[in-house]
Amino acid sequence: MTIIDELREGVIQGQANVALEKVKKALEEGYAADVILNEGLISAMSNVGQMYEDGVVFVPEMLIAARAMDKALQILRPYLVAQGVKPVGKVAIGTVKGDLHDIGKKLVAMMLEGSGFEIIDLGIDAPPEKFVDAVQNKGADVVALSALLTTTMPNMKTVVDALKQAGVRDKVRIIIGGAPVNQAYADQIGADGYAPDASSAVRKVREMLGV
Ligand code: B1M
Repeated sequence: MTIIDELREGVIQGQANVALEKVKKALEEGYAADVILNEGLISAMSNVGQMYEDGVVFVPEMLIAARAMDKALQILRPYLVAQGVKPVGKVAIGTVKGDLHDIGKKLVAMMLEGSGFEIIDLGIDAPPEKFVDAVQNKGADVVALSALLTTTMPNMKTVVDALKQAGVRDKVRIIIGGAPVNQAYADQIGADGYAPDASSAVRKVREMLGV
């Protein structure tokens, strides 16, 4: 078993301290940061995503694995920057205005980050202007909207409309998710796609950007 295999296993098992230690060891052994990212962290998270889709693990295990990945990534990030590794795309993600539910959005953000995307986290209760700003001024390729309440899901359409009004709708792909929404709603409000969970959100965003 190589140190990369051990790192992958640590993340899958959600052992943040093991993941941290293995990333440090892999760097000491001379592995390039992008190899550690792709063959260790990203590979582990796509494994976890698949296990979730297969019903082998559930949300808590996925969250714990994502946290382990996140901790390991904090060590790795400066090495990735130094190596000039470019993110595969930039995603601005937020829970829409009026909605304070954070957990699902965070999980989607972590899984995307674990898959090589740069994340602009706009937080919860995010007004449409924040999404417009992320596209206009921060180079977001994708706008990712989360809503958990039937009363806040209409605010997803408000974001789509605000992007149109700002003249940037064509520059960006829009994905929506959260318990009360579905593909039909995505079609209805003019979003580009819907994903039911974090792991399919990663697949959908990859598909949208062709990466
Ligand atoms: Co609230 N809440 N809550 N809540 N809460 C729900 C959503 C509710 C279904 C509970 C219920 O009544 N059975 C209900 C909504 C009913 C409805 O609208 N039809 C509800 C309500 C009513 C409320 C309040 C109005 C309660 C009140 O004050 N009277 C209030 C609203 C506050 C507000 O937002 N303005 C409220 C408050 C809260 C807490 C603050 C107490 C807390 C949130 C804490 C936090 O997030 N930091 C909370 C919680 C925890 C829940 C439940 C219990 C759990 C939500 C959660 O975190 N799930 C929830 C009931 C439930 O879902 N069983 C409930 C785990 C998470 C991993 O799943 O968020 O679904 P989820 O995310 C999934 C997918 O949906 C998807 O991927 C994620 C991972 O698989 N996904 C995306 C999510 N976003 C995505 C984006 C994507 C793609 C996929 O692409 C962009």
